[in-house]
Amino acid sequence: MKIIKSNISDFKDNQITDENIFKNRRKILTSLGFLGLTGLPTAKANANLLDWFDNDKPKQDTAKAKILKPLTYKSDTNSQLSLTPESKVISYNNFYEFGTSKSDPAEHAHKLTVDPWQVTINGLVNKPFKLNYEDLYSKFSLEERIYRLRCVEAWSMVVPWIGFKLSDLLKLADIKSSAKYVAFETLERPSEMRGQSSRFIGGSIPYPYIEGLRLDEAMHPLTILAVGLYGKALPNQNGAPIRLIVPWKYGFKSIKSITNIRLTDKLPNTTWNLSAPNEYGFYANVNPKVDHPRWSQASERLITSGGLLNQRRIPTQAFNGYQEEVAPLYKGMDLSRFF
Ligand SMILES: Nc1nc2c(c(=O)[nH]1)N[C@H]1C(S)=C(S)[C@@H](COP(=O)(O)O)O[C@H]1N2
Ligand SMILES: [Mo]
Repeated sequence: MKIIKSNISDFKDNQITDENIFKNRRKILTSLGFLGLTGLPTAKANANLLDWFDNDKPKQDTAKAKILKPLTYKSDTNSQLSLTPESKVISYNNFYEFGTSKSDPAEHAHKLTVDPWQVTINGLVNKPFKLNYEDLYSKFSLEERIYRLRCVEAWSMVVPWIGFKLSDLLKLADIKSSAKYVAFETLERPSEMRGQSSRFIGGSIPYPYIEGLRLDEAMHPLTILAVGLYGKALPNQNGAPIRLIVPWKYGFKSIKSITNIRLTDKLPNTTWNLSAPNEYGFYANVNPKVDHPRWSQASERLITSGGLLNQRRIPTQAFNGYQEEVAPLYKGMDLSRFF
């Protein structure tokens, strides 16, 4: 993965939103039951690095949108964390399908058509099925989950996701007893994803982006499929219309814009493991004791509100703070070998 350089060019001309996103948002807000009578969010984070860090003001639609009444998951570790401002969550992204710099997704992901959308659930299941766009917001009970997203590049953000348990979806498929893993695939649509039509723009990783979990990890109640954040449908740059969130693993496991979920009996290939197997393992559990070959994982840069000087380095926690909940899944495993 590209190492973060606090390069000012990474942040310039960062147009967060345009009319297309606005229109999609209106539609989704309506389908989620939001009744915000809001204006076009015109804010542009067209700034240099300093401005970017200062740009914490909530967007118009955030202030006025009716917030979904979610069932907030309470976690001792993460519930006290203050949220990363929405403006930062939606403008500092990794989504290589749109380019490798942090500002590329916010700048280019508006080209992605998310409605209509189809997610297929198949493989070792008795009842394969498909979800369409509307199902994503209506078929499962939506919850808000405040999780810290810890990127393998050693930065993190605290994000209020809206989604549902992956286990709720998998149960509907009636999983066969032979299934041991779940494989995920991102949309492949080079006409709308500039990184898929140019190896240079797309960071030379193979597409479609693929990820995988062991079945017990997939069924764990902390594992969700997110369809929103900050009380609204996911912005395209954050993986609209549906993406995985596995809070005890490095961010690259949390695959975006999913079109296929397949049950299998073989360990799935994963994009970053294929690209650099010595740097990115299948498990990718957050672990301050196992360094990346090129940098330390002992601490992380928490992206918070306020300016550049407010940004803090905090110690990284085992399993990103969810040790109690998930360590039993890895009992007896050497986690420096299965990294
Ligand atoms: N399809 C796809 N999913 C992806 C990525 C990507 O490049 N493509 N990047 C991953 C990485 S490295 C991180 S840190 C998170 C970032 O999520 P965010 O932009 O919503 O913070 O998405 C993950 N999911
Ligand atoms: Mo990441």
